This record gives sequence, C-alpha cells and structure tokens, in this order.
Amino acid sequence: MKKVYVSMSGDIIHHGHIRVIEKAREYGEVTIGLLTDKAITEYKRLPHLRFEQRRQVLENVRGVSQVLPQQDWDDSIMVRELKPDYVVHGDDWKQAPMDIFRNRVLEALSEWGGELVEVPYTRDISSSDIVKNISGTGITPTMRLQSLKRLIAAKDIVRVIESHNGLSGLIAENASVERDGKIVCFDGMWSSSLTDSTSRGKPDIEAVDVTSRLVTINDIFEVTTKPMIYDGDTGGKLEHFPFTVRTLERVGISAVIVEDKTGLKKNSLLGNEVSQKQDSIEGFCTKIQAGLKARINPEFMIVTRIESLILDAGMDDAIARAEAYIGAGADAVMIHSRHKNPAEVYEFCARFHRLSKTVPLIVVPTSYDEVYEHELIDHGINVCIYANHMLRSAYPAMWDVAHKILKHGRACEVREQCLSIKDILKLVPGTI
Ligand code: SPV
Ligand code: MG
Repeated sequence: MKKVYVSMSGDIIHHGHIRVIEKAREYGEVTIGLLTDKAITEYKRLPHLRFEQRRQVLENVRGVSQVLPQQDWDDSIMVRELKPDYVVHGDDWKQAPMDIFRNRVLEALSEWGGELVEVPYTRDISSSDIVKNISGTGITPTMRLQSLKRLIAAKDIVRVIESHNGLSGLIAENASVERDGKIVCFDGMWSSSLTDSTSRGKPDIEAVDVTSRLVTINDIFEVTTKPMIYDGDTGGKLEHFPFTVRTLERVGISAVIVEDKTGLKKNSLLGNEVSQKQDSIEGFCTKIQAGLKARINPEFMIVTRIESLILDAGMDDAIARAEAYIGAGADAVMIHSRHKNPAEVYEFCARFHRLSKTVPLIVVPTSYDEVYEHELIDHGINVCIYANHMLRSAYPAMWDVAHKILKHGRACEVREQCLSIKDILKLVPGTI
C-alpha cells in the first residue's frame, strides 16, 4: 500500500473535506495530520472543537487509517518525517500567502520522488463561512469560559485587549492584521475596572459593583465570542468573593484577576502617590482559597495579582508572595509594574520560573509600552493585557470634537474626524 498524507484542522467537517479524503483513498493508505490547537492558532482562531473531539470525528471517517497530531501549520515538517508517496490537498493553497507552504511541501516531496495531488476547492461550502455563522449565532458560556485555558496552552502568548462596551468588544472580536505573513488578532478581552468605572464617570475605587460590571459584560457578550478576563480588583470582602466567583463563571467569564490589596483600593498606576495597603500573605491566600472552593468549573481561573512592585515593597516580597499564592492554588499569576521599562518585570520573570514552570504568567504593559510581544514571549510570559487602550484612544477624539463644535458653533469642521452615518451603521453587523 502507498502512503498518503492529508493535513487538516477538522473543526467543522463538510463534504469538501470528504472529497479530499475520498481522493486520498484512491492513492493508498490515508494518514490524517490533524492540526493541533497550537498549529491552528499560528494562523487562525482557536477551533470550536478540541483536538480530541476533532480526532474522534476523523478517526471514524471511512478510509482514514490513522490520525496523527500535526504540531505546526507548515505541513512540510510532518511530510518530511513521514515521507509519504502522496500528499493530497485542496487546491486553494495556490494563492499567497499560503502558497509558501505549498512550495515547501513540493520541495520536501521532491527529495524522495513523492507527488502532490490537488483536489479542486469545493466552492459551494467554506469552513470559514460556517465559523463566521457560528460566531454570529453566539457561543455557550461554557465554551467561552474554557477557551482561555486552551489558548494559553496553544499559543506562545495570548493577546488580550480591554473592552468597555459592545462596540469596543466588536473591535476586540474582529480586528485583525497581517504581520510577518501571519494573521494576528486579539485572543480575548479584558474587563478593566479602570475603564469600566471611567466610562461611567466614576473613580476606579471598586465603586462600580459586580452587578453593574455585569451589565457591561452582558452587552459585550451579546456580540462577541472571545474569552474574557475580569479585573476583580481586591475581590471585595472575603465573604463576598465566593459569590463573585460563582457569578462570573455562570456568565462564561474565563478568569478573575484579584489584586493583593485590602481596604479602599486605588488604581495601581498611582503607586504610593495615594494611600494603598497590601493584604497580608495569609489574608490573601485565605481569600483565594475561598474562591477556589466556590468555583464549580475547574476551567475557570483564579489569578493572583501581585502589587509588591507597584507599592515599592521589593522584589523579594513579590517572589515570596508568588510562592505562597502558587502554594494556595492560584491558577496563574499577574505581576504588575508602573516603571517605564520592563527591567523589574523581567527580573521577576526569571525568579518566577525557578518557582514554577507551569503556572502561567500575565503582564499588563501600560507604563512600559515599548516592549514587543516577542520580548515578553522570550521572558516566558503567557498572557499580555492591553488594559485601557480602547477607552484612552476614544476619549481624546470625543473631547476634541466636542470642543471644536463649541468653538465653531457648528459641526462641519469635525466632519472629517467622524465616521459617516452610513459607515457607523455598517460598523455593527446586521444594521444594513
Ligand atoms: C485596570 O485596567 O483596571 C487594571 C490595570 O487594573 S491598571 O489600571 O494598570 O491597574
Ligand atoms: Mg483595575
């Protein structure tokens, strides 16, 4: 029997995939290289089905002899390993930017005289369109909740952006650019206490309660499918925190980040300019454990946020807390800093990785905003939160327009700064 290799994501199987597999069967024994979550998220969004679910489907398709995990988007790596006689693929990868991967496979096959067989692309159906429709229909709270852990496991870095209403949620959901030949987009959203309070005209001092925060989140969840990390401030009173955990997981939030401060909390970036008090290690561990005990879904993450660098308590204190919080069962750690360069964050990372190789590390590069994501990856950081940029960028534009209208006594001077009515209507899917 000749060896035939077919690679696929296998998220939503339709007759187009079956046609490829049927063609492959004609040439010999079919091995499916099933792209892992990691491989898929190099170029596309996280598949709806988990790897094991996708594997189960494909193993039961007629003519498939075996399903192997393909860890890279680039098929040629597996092709070189398996040295099949044939690779069968849809012909839709002939166009840029995917043609480079086709060329690599051709190059690999030429090393042992293998052949590429291309099946005409099935025009009447597209997985991408199906995915779009599924996204339009929405997502269950559980699927959304679970997707953050999957993303952390799959990606070098999970990129999260602040959203404070439905529209900024839509930007987080849909913004994407091509960078270095890859499609990059945001993986999830941050519900920021700073921007949720500020956009209501209230101070960032836990004055906006969980119930009100949920109103914003509900608006965002109505129109998005990506996971959300919730800024839980101090977590409130010890006795209240378990209720917050239950509420957040019920709506499908993936993680709550709780900072180790106590009493009246102020925004971290103010540092010691304002009076802020760090909780004792024991007190904070007790709160975290109360949350862990309350949660029902183990995929819901309780993340401890260390404020030692913010409050000038020193690196040793930060590390001692990291060790204690990991011991208490924290699912991840966020280290915050208000310095303009990332030196202290990187020093923390180096020492943190000696404590744990598995607990994910989260950062919020607001003050040290010159760092590139690839530098964060090099320091073993798993999640990067752009914590306030949607609101900070929108507000100056609104302020300027308001002042110009006052100055000129009419609105025509701001016309160019504004979206046309048609464009603003088009912004929201389903309006026209
Ligand atoms: C927020 O976005 O509300 C945060 C991050 O907690 S920071 O403002 O930097 O404290
Ligand atoms: Mg906050």
